[in-house]
Amino acid sequence: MNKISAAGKEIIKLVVAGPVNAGKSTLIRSVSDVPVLCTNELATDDVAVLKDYTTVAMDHGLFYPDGNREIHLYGTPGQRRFDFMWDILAEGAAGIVLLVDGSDPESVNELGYIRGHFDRQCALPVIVGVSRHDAVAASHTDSIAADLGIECGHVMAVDPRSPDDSKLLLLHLCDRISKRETAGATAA
Ligand SMILES: Nc1nc2c(ncn2[C@@H]2O[C@H](COP(=O)(O)OP(=O)(O)O)[C@@H](O)[C@H]2O)c(=O)[nH]1
Ligand SMILES: [Mg+2]
Repeated sequence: MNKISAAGKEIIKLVVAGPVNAGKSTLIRSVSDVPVLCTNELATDDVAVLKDYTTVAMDHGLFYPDGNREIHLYGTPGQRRFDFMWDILAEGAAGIVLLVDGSDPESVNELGYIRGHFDRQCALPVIVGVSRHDAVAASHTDSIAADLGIECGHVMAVDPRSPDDSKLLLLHLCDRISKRETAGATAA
């Protein structure tokens, strides 16, 4: 059961995880209704090949999809050496958005590792967003789903720079979460 805010809204905490450069920080900036907190530092290791600055602790944003819910978004650093932050940020989360750069086989491979990490720590509902889908065949989402052993319907193409795309992905995960809660309540 999610918490209720002082304003009477349901608080849904989601973690946005995935390899470096998948678009995590971009997605949170695209949807947040408040200024985003970000912890970017100059990349000094192999990440510098991909981009100048990288998330070292977390990104935080808030998205109000309607009058009843507030979605708290916590973006993780992509690098394994910061994996202690993955566990800290997943505490109390209702679900996990896994983003992957669909045009980069290394990113897809690393997503398998990251997913395994979260599966071992917490069995939460997951949705996978495949970014840079403009650069790859649409059927690629199906092969990523097969690789990860995730239902095709839970792996979606997304452009994290697009608020509409990003919101659709988040709301799809929220649907999964509420269906699971309803099923749990019925079974109890
Ligand atoms: N062309 C394109 N660029 C993207 C896409 N997703 C992310 N980017 C770009 O990739 C870069 C890295 O994104 P960032 O959010 O920092 O990735 P993070 O490391 O996962 O937080 C940024 O310049 C984004 O604008 C996409 O779907 N298409
Ligand atoms: Mg980032």
